[in-house]
Amino acid sequence: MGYLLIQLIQDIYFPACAVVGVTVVSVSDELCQCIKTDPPVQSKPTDCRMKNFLLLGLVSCIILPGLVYGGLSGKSLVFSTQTDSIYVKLLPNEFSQLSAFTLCLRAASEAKRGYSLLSYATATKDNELLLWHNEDTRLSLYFGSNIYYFALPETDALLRHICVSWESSTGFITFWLNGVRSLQKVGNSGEVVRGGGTFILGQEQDRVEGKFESKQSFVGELTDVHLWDHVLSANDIKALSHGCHSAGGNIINWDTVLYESRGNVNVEDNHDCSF
Ligand SMILES: [Ca+2]
Repeated sequence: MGYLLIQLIQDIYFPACAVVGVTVVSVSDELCQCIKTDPPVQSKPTDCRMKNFLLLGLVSCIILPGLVYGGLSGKSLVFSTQTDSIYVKLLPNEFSQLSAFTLCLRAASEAKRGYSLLSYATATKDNELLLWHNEDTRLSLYFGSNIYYFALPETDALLRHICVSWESSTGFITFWLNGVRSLQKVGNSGEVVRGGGTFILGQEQDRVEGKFESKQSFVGELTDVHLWDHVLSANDIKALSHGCHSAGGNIINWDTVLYESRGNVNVEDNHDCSF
């Protein structure tokens, strides 16, 4: 019955909504969900966001594993247990390659072991980009075949705003913690970050979307993940670290990004921008 209702709604309002194998049922600024169908229902190219408001009274948020959702404004992902199966895959705006980037997120974890904060794997490099918390509390940027360590204060239960930026022309790699800049290191100059890979939160990839280890999983709260294809200014990063009213990333924008979840990922309101 539910399926038929969804089909009916789609046929009426979204005769053309589909991402390969996945059919959007409802997408709004706040409520977004897609229902995977097998076999995929008819897919016709159009803007899935059309007429979203018409569905709000009919379909409420359905959080189902493996489906595509959209937009995490005001939301946090809460990973409460150490597993090798629970994660969120972010679906970024497509890019062929990056010759610079700024990656920002907010995170809190009481784990003292090593774990992934964000894992980006491509077919050729499982650590194309990996933001990694070391058991000695350092943060590392794994970048292709290289690792850059930064000694930073110990992570704890308090959410902290972490950014890392890099640009190919100079090779400068810079961390920012709560709006305060680290020293700069130099690496991967002249190289690029390859596109076409997979962004995973909650697990560390040793191949694209696979070979996870529970002891490397993230346990804690993650939010406000953004990725830009350029280096943000110091003022921009300081403003971002204060939160709530800054522009999002042009490759990954937490407020609008499409994502898939695997396992019981808790998506919770964080009310961090409620005044
Ligand atoms: Ca890896």
